[in-house]
Amino acid sequence: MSRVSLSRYLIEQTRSHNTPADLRFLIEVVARACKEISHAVSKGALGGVLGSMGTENVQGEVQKKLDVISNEILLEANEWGGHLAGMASEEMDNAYQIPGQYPKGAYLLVFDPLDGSSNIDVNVSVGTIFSVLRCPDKYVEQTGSLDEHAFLQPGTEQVAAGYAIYGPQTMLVLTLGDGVMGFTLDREMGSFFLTHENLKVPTSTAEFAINMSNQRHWEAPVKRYVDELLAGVEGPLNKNYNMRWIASMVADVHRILTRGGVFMYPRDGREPEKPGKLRLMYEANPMSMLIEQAGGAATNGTQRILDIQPESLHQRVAVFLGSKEEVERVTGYHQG
Ligand code: AHM
Ligand code: MG
Repeated sequence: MSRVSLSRYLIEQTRSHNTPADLRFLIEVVARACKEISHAVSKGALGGVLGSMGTENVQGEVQKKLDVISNEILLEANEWGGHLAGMASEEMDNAYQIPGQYPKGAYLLVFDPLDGSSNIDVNVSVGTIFSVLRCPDKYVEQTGSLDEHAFLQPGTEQVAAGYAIYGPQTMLVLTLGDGVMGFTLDREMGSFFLTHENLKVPTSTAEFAINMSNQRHWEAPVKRYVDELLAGVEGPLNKNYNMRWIASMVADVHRILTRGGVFMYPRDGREPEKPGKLRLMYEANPMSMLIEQAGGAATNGTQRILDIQPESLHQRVAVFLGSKEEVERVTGYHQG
């Protein structure tokens, strides 16, 4: 049987679901950039790409060389094609303007170029997360600089979302709003092929993911929920749970899309003024769209993540996502 390449999948989507040609092109360009990032990541010390830049991003985090390289790869791949009105990234303070010599398009691309970068130097899976929004008409018409407000749309407005994971295999996991598809990179061919059709998150699970070292800083509903998970068959949930924490959201979410589970990064008492660690627009929103498209759920403890109206590009949010039963339980503890 012939294999379905990413290009063929996208062309067939264009025919069956009227996916616009420029959105198809956008996804192909992002996929190409992810191949390039995958190549850079895989070189490791041989490519001189490990270690830090000695600079900080807007969130005050030390930038790794590969954070900066990946950001550059995504910008360069996407700026000239005429499919974008602008870009925004974890690694840039402000929205990126498409240079004046290139045509502007209808979409906005938001990304975390290299998620889980604390794992790069220890050879553990990392990834790229991306979200695609339509640029509201009033901003498309503008010839001048793109206003950051164009990006501040709730996650329900995403037209596509996905991630690339750079692990034992490089995979691209994608939703165009009609299920979640997983493509594996065939390194010899240099192309992604459909290997995981219609990924589904099982409704119930016996596996959870949270950074337990923050336990003493959690709020009461999270403490209660995790205590119950840890109590196993002797507790109210009457089930033994296993725990995994990779500290790369991409890798933790990929495991959940593959075999279920619940992922949590709650707000905590270390920085009480912040609503969480993870970023809404380029981490929580795309991952929540993927998880919901796969039959799971995603909340910030009190509200569906995709319904949150963003107020700034780098806004943070608490995240509970994965198997529906567990997300509903921990959300219920916050609400009740
Ligand atoms: P990054 O985008 O700077 O890599 O940070 C996000 C990462 C997530 O991938 C992961 O879930 C989390 O930070 C891990 O945080 P911690 O080190 O506190 O466990
Ligand atoms: Mg990240």
